[in-house]
Amino acid sequence: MYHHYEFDQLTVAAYQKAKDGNQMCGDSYFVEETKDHFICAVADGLGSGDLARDSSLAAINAVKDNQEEDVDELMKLANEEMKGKRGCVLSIFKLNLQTRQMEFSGIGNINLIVYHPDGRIIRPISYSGYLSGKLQKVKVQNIEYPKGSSFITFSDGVQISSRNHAMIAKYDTVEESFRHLTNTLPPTNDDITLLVGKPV
Ligand SMILES: [Mn+2]
Repeated sequence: MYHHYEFDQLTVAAYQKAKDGNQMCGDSYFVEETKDHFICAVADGLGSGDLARDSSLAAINAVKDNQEEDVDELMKLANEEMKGKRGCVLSIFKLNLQTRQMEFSGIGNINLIVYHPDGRIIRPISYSGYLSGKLQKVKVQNIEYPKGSSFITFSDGVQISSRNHAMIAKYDTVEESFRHLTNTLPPTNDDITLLVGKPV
């Protein structure tokens, strides 16, 4: 499943695929731009199929419904949704479109890579573990995201070499980057979520 989002400041291409043999992808994501911010969240539910999706979707809906909150608060709200569910890993990043500062928080294996226009590459660290509904320490990192920056974010079903994801910065459009990245994906036995964001 492929989606293209054309916002005022960012363009995003998103690709999702369920693990072979499953109808439902256990990963969920959310992406949105408002007047003030750009926000993106990716969750990978524990296990696969319906139960995995149930967890990842609950976390993502908590982010979606409360996107005006800080990233720290969004992680806590998503964690609370995991009570009685399997749990999920989650990363959230929110860019203030005025200050160009991005807040990032991640628990578990969702990758974010930010490419600055000057060639700098930033890979914020996700903390190990997963959201289970139990009290969870949340850390938020602040990342500069100057105009002209790009990003990719992906769940652990996506295996891309650093040489390949570095190509993202070289392509002008999200379509070209995306075509390159999806063509290089090796076969995997996991759900796949991959998002590429570029300036408009
Ligand atoms: Mn996975």
